Amino acid sequence: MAAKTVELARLGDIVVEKKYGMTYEEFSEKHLFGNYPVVIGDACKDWSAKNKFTPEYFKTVYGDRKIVVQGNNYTLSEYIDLMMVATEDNPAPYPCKLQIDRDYPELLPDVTPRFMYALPDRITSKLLPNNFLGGADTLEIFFGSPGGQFPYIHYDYMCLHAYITQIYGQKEFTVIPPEQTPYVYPKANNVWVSEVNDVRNPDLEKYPLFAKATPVSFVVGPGETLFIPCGWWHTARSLTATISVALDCLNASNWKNFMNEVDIKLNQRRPLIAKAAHAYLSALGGVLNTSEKIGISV
Ligand SMILES: O=C(O)CCC(=O)C(=O)O
Ligand SMILES: [Fe+2]
Repeated sequence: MAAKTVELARLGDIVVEKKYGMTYEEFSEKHLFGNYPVVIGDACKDWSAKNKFTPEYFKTVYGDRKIVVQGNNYTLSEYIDLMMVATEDNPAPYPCKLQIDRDYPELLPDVTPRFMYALPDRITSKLLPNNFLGGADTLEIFFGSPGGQFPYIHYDYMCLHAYITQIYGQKEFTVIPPEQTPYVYPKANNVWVSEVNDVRNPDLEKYPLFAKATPVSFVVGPGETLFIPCGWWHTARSLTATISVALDCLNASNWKNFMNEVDIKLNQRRPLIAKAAHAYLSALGGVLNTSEKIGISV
């Protein structure tokens, strides 16, 4: 049992809890392999980002970096000014994302160590060709303003697990379980994106089955990490100015789901390659299971 557990939201069968002092065993059984979301109250306790990543810090150190948000060009300084004065009724465009690995590698130590709950991770395995990840960005910083809402309901690309750590300000998340996929209207050629784009004000005439879905909302605050397991539909909305760090994870617990996404993607265009890829990933899954058991990274 986690040392301390707080209930954040309950709707029907769905209960979202915040846990402190959770053992890896509990996380693995109930959440990672149980495929069930949880807010981890203390996953990032060793990150220097916790105190360092403030709007002032990014404005001072990276203010002149050029960014693009929803098709508009800004400097980071301009965006941060906007995000600090924006209101719920007049939000700054969202999401504003920085890719740590590619553009801000010097910030990696601030989000290190990778917390144990997001291990083992196969995304960086030398045996997994990058193409299989379909260009997914797997370590990003998000900036947002009050009212800034993620533009669509989705599950994470390629069925990766997501860990979103709130560093600054408060964000409301809404999750919908994978079993409710029939009510969510996945896009025909982007099965991980819902056609229903506003979870708070869905167009029920156009999407009547969505009325049967039970979206559950709760707030995540500074120092807290939301684990969104693969296949769970979700979206987010900032309640204040926010800075979050999002990372993805792939391991034995979502390997089958990941393979299924690769199948869907390749079968649409290249069925023969899809077969070969399936065979390769099947074998690789076995190799990685073994290497993780004996603690060797390949
Ligand atoms: O923090 C957010 O706005 C949600 C981000 C998200 O779900 C994603 O990038 O996949
Ligand atoms: Fe996501």
